[in-house]
Amino acid sequence: MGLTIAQKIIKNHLISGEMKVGEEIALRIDQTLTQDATGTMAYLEFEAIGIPRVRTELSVAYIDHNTLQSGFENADDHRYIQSVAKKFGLRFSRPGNGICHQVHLERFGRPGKTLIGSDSHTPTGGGIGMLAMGAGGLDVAVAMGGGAYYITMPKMYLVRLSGKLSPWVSAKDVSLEILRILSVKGGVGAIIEWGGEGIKTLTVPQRATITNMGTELGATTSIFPSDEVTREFLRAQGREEDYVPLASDPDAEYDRIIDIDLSSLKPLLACPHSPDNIKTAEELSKTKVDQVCIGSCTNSSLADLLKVAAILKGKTIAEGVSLSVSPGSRQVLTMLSECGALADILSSGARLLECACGPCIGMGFSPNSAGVSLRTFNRNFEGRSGTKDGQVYLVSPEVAAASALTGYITDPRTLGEEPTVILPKEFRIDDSAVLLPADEEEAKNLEILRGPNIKPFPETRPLTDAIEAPLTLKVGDNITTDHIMPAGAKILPYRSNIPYLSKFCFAVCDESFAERAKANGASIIVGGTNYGQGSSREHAALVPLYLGVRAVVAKSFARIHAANLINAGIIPFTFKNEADYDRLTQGDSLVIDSLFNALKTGEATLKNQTTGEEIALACSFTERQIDILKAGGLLPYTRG
Ligand code: MIC
Ligand code: SF4
Repeated sequence: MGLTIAQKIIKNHLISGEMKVGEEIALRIDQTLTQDATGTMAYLEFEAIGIPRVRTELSVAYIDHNTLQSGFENADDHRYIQSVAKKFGLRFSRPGNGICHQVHLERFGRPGKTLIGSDSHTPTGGGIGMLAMGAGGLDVAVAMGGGAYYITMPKMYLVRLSGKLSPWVSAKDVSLEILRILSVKGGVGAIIEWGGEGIKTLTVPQRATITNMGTELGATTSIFPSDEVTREFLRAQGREEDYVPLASDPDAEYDRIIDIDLSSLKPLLACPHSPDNIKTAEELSKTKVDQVCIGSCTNSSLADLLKVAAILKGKTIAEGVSLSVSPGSRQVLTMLSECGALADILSSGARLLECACGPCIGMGFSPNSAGVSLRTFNRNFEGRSGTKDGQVYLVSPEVAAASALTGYITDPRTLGEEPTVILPKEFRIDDSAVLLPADEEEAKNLEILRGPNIKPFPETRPLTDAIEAPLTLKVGDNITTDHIMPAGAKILPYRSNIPYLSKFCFAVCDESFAERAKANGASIIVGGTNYGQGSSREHAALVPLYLGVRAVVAKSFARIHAANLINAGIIPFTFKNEADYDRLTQGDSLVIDSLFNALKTGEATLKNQTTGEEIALACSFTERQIDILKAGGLLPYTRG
């Protein structure tokens, strides 16, 4: 039987396990990336593991999430990461150099390689045929030390594209269409490969937009073949030597095939508060817009911003609209300014923000109360923008620019002829903002620079045979890591300070949770389907660990979060019978005993002491995961 693209890369990197769907496999990791918001914790963990030098082919530490430096905390964290990178053998991408995924695609990603990143949108690298996955910081730390990355062998889905995008319809609309078809949990347990004749019409930035947003499907990753389009992009980035062709075998088998005719697509939007809540721009054309934000790792390439500039050229944005543009990288910004497109953007009335995540992670530019904000980003979870009642719609750069001009949600097809944008034959190469590590000899004498904001890793404890704890919080379906551990300008500076962060745990759902959990000492959380979707932030597991959460019982879990819970020594259980979810009430007193046996058999009983009822739970762990849970998490397990 032939192999899919992902299966070929997996086969080349397989350390142990069988390539059978549902089996745990261990992969050799060629490259890693971190960003600052998850990076401090990942490097503290790397230090705790005690390996003097990274053992990957390439590891890059980016600073892109929190660049505001509104106090010493942030600057200290940046300085810590910079000193760690120099000492341990990583490249350091300075603040302002751009968003990790955009810069990595431009300068470092290579077809056929494996990449894990402590950020859920690492699959952006799938746009050039990498097997690129998001992971918790601790998994990235282990991979940096030369350890394997463990995943469950995914199913393979193929999205077969035919036709060609119509004018004013772009890659973002392809992402929104697949979200409409599959929903935010439709990709869980699968790798999504993009194929068919239609892919030849898509450039690398367009492909990267699509693989980036595959994260919102819950997919393990998404990937395009590496073909002449890839070679052209790498050549323009001055690194054609990194090109290798990569395609699925003609007789490769897929678990599911979805056909999309690109020519049938229309400009789409994801409505509040979920990326799969899809409508057409046409349908919503009476909606007044307060704010438009263009940027993020989904849509901030040079091609995207040249298009925006061409739409805005010679025009002025509507009086009621505030428009921000954050280029994805210094390369993008420099090239925009050199060709004059930046002037077109600025003269329209746009506000230029730094080459960073910015508003996407609530770092400024929050909408006004109940404000309608159109964003070219990938997530519109409630409260993520920093304004609790903000109404965030996810859109393409074309819909964003058109709506900024009219002040209403606008189908850009009403603007007449679409301006054409041609990608340059050569990008401007300047890697001076990526600092190189010290050589091994020099590194030995280098000091790591720490600040007072960096607090120790939360205390772990080996597993005991029973958990007796109250149900401190019961939540519904699709709870995101933004609910569990919110980000934003007020909290993000404290990513290396778990005790401080803990005050905000679940604040979006219940402001009194943190205090209640802490007071109880031990607790159990109950959730619905797809619990922990969204970001890779391991803080959504480390903070609950700090607050005494011992187990989460849910209908189902998102992949990265389930791994993060195990890494933190918190047991993720599922209901054997989903209807039992209704038999539990917040405040119930619960017991799960005979845990050691339960981990082995995969069956546990939850006794509800308040009602006297018993509920059957399921868990399915590998020997390795059981050992991690017994040790109290991946860190004590790795240290032995
Ligand atoms: C996000 O988009 O939610 C983030 C912020 O990039 C996160 C990482 C983090 O929380 O630091 C992600 O996607 O993993
Ligand atoms: Fe940054 Fe937003 Fe991309 Fe996360 S989704 S990496 S916050 S730009």
